[in-house]
Amino acid sequence: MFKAGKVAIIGRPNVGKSTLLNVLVKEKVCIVSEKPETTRDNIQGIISDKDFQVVFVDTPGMHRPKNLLGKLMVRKAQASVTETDLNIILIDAHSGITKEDIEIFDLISDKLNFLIINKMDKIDRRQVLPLIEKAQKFNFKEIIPISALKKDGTDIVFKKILEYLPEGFPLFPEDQLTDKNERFMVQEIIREKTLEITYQEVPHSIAVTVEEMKEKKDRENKDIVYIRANIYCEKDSQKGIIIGNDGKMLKRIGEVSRKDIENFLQKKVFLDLWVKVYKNWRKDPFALKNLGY
Ligand SMILES: Nc1nc2c(ncn2[C@@H]2O[C@H](COP(=O)(O)OP(=O)(O)OP(=O)(O)O)[C@@H](O)[C@H]2O)c(=O)[nH]1
Ligand SMILES: [Mg+2]
Repeated sequence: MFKAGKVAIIGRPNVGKSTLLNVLVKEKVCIVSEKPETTRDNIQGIISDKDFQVVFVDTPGMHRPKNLLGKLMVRKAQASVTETDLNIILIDAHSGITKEDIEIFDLISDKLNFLIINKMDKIDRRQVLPLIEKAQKFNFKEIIPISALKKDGTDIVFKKILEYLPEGFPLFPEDQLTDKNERFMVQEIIREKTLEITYQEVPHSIAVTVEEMKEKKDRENKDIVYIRANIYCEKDSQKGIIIGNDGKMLKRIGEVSRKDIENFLQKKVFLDLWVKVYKNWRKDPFALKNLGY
């Protein structure tokens, strides 16, 4: 019997949804950062074997939106659960079950849901019992404490998911890893590195677009992929931060991004990065569309 189905991972920002998806599909599909509101799209990560295919859907963190981008993100997260076979609601063990978590529980209480308590490495084991007791008042099929970061308990999560997955046919070819294309993945890698390296108000105001991506020969006639990408921010001051003194910051962003992109494409890459200001893009429907949101 072949089992197949879709599983959305939802929860507040920064609880570890993208980290968990990457562990479950055993590949880096989604970007991760210590800054909240990193994921902006529903991103499918697919894992296939001879008798199952699970399509996980990573989603933007559910929060009270402060701008149009935030509204779109939350809308996407809410839409993700409409055609799933099972949902995982992720919470952070360290913050316990918050008011915002309960709002998310209520939103999909009519569906088949697991509660996964993540970041167990941050608390004392004994503190988890009261958390589980509190969680039992809600209608979860399974309640499982894990640490996605340490890959602790994640095998149990996968096994339980397979138990609940319906019989069915694969939705994707067996070697497909995600529903997103190479361009999207490259943009996300550059955004991840920019988030990692910049600080203050910069991270949230960043968007990345790949303007050009093509195979070329370098000076020594070796094959390379030429990629020209723009990093957008909202203010001149932010542009200054991203570029840095003598362009040092941008150079670092370029170097670490290139390494990851080469790893992902399994090809040598020439990365041509530009920083541009796009005033108030997060509030502007036209700009959002232009930037792919
Ligand atoms: N200590 C600890 N940190 C974790 C764990 N899982 C994830 N993190 C960290 O938590 C931060 C957020 O992780 P993400 O996977 O980006 O969280 P997310 O829920 O996808 O966040 P958004 O996309 O912003 O909603 C990162 O710094 C992760 O390394 C865990 O099990 N333990
Ligand atoms: Mg995420």
